[in-house]
Amino acid sequence: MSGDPLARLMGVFDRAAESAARKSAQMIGRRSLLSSLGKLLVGGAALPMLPFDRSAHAQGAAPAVATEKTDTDCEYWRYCALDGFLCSCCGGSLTSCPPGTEASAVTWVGTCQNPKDGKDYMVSYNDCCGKTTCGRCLCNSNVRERPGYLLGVHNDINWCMANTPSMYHCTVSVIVGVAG
Ligand code: ABN
Repeated sequence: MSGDPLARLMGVFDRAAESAARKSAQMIGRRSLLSSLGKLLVGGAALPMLPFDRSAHAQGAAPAVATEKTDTDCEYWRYCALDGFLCSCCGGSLTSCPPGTEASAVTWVGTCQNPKDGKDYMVSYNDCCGKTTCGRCLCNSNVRERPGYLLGVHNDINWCMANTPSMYHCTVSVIVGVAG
């Protein structure tokens, strides 16, 4: 070792600076590693909690089913020329008047296609007559319906006018023929 006091002092400073630099490098390296690991852990745990748009999966899981029309739907095929209340919603059925009412003496007819067999059917629409009107399931379809001067194919008339009682209640749809 040199006997020069200045050189010895410089050596002390050198070693102190070197030791501080080593410690600092070790600390910074460890801290940044810990910090990265922490971020990974927290991020990994929180990821499944994020709100993802899963609507595509929902649609895939439950494909839209085309609902078949029934005798309480205005779109049911037999009602293609019916203007009035459905007896199926009024205590009657597709072909029978509700209790306490009676079928009109005169009717109008329509021709409706059954989607199941593709055939055209002649449908007789009979108004059911009673003391009150039903008020449920009002439908108004007019396939091949004609103005009032062609009475037999006109649906916008109270066909109970010839009955007693003459109050219109609802309408039934009876198949009377098939085309072809
Ligand atoms: N044919 C059904 C109806 C009854 C009363 C008024 C209009 C239509």
